[in-house]
Amino acid sequence: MFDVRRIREDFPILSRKVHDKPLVYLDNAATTQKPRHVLDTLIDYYSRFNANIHRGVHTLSDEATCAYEAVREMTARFLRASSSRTIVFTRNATEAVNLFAHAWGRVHLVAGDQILLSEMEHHSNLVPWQLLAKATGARLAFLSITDEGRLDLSHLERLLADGTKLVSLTLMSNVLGTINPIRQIAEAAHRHGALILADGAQAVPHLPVDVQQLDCDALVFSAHKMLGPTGVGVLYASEKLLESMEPFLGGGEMISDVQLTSATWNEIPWKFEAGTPNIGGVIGLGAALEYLTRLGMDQVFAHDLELTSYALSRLSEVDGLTLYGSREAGMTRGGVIAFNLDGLHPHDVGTVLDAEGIAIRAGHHCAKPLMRRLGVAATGRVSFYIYNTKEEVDRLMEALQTTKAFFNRQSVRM
Ligand code: 7TS
Repeated sequence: MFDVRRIREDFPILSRKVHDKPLVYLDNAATTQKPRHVLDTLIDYYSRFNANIHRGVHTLSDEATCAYEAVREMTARFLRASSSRTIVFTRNATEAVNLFAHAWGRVHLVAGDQILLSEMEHHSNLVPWQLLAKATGARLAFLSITDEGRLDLSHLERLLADGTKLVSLTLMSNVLGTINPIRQIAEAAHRHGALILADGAQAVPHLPVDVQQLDCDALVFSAHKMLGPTGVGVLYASEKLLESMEPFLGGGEMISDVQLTSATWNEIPWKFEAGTPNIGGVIGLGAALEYLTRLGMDQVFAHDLELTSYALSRLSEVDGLTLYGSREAGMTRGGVIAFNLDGLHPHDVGTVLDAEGIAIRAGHHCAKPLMRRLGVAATGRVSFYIYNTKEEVDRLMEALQTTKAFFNRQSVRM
């Protein structure tokens, strides 16, 4: 049973106050809070078996290595990947995209090849490709979006036929909440001989993701957006693909042998994990995966959708409030809602909400091309997770009315 009251008790931070008001945390697309199980796991690791991995002959190193590698297995199971050899640990989703762009792109792309992206991408799924295009002479092309905030697929076939070697798209937008039809696009991409990378930074924490069912060649996400610690990300890529890629970073761990002027590489996935990784963080991700698996990702998604439906219907009652993206939560729209209040800067809205104890995001959300497409410089954004409640949405609604009243008073005075 999905019992939000019980879930909330697992999150110590949720009992704190902000400006003397109970915290309402609605900035989960930026990062999520951590349950006691994750916090305890980190303390347990550092107090009982902290050691460097893969290299020690001593007990602590052996225990740390086992715990770290067990999380690779768990991550593979969580994504329904065929093998743990497909899982590379990175610092975050951003580093995972950069790793792929560098390690795959510099080997497989030549001048004139095309990389297909979209207008709704986070900068993390834009700038690495811009850098790669500059280095290789590859071209970038973009799927545009409809006024409803969905990918416009009417030119997909033409764009794929125009020399596209890689498609890299977000599975769920961090601004519009749109869940993109990656499986359908993967099928078309593969027909044209192109690969597809899915940016799962927003999707993996919120819905069941099965990389084999999606048929994506690569996928990235960050632990911190799904109850885990900061400083850990994941690149999933098929074994064949990883085998065909050059290393990203050089150093310890990623080698098989080193001469003074040359080196050979370790097996995948270790070939891509140079230097001491975030061992504690990866073990913390394991605890987060355990916690989410116990809840069930179907239930996590269902809870998101229930709150999003409720919030969308309540927000659409507010005079002068513009909502971006689809108005209907469902399989194609998850728990992220961007909005603007007429005439008010989102930062001002965010500041007044903060005074009410409510944490939202305001800004361009690292999606400046999307902001331009929407015709705005910035938006407010609320995003939900497992511990949020309808009562919190009600608190948000009251606070938005307070915000409007506050600024109306200000403008009467001026
Ligand atoms: N891709 C998407 C779709 C994201 O939403 C984010 C982070 C990233 C990639 C990068 O993740 P990172 O962990 O490497 O930083 N999105 C946000 C956000 O919307 N607000 O803060 C971070």
